[in-house]
Amino acid sequence: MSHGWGYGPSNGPDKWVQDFPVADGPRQSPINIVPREAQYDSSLKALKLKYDPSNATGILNNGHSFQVDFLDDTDTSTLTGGPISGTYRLRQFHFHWGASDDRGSEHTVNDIKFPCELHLVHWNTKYPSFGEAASQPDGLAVVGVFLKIGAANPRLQKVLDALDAIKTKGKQTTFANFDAKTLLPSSLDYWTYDGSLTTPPLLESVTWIVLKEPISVSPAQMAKFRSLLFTGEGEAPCCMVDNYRPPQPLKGRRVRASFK
Ligand code: 1SD
Ligand code: ZN
Repeated sequence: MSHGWGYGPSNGPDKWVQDFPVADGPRQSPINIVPREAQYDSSLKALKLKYDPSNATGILNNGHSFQVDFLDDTDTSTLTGGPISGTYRLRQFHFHWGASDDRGSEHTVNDIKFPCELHLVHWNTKYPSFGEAASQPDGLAVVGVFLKIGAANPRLQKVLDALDAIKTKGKQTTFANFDAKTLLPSSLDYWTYDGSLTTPPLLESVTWIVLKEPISVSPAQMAKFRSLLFTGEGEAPCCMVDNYRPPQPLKGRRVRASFK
């Protein structure tokens, strides 16, 4: 992995363990979710997401995905309830997707892959910063939302329309006044388990909250994701596709469901 991690044959998920030994750790993500093996837990609370649209700041092509960033210096965009204790602040959201509609999600359900998966990344305010939270066992909470092919999703359009401005690695532009809550499905039923970041450094600090109900995306909208590049301006262009890590061993972990 001389030129850093990625998703290709020489620097992809199978190679990450060389530089990040925790890749083989006890609580790695994503996983295959088997609904009939998940345990309904009546003590799990409803998810509470309070997002302030004015906290959205910018959108960035980070060379492995694109992310929409949020101002996180106060408790104005937060996740509480669900499986977590205390208050977690929204830091950013991003997506993972495939080269074609038959793959792209990180989590799978009964081994079924979705074409895309949205991750809303939050950090526990009992720690002083995102950076410090990211290495604590209860430091992060990521809400995962599957995208499935169907009608065009008008709520995604503002995000997709920004992608032309950040085609290459390292490009960013302002992205203001966006309510991330509009990207969520109508049901907030979820599965939850203890896991990790799905990209290096693969830190085992994430309480995963994966929503059962997917949101829709059209084939043309999926094509727009694939118009981004992994590569920087002036480099030989390489389409940003298949930027997902495959499911990792459960290693005895329990997946809990908020619903029967
Ligand atoms: O892939 C993201 C990565 O871009 C970064 O956002 C990280 C948090 O610092 O989270 C991972 S992921 O586990 O949310 N896929
Ligand atoms: Zn992610």
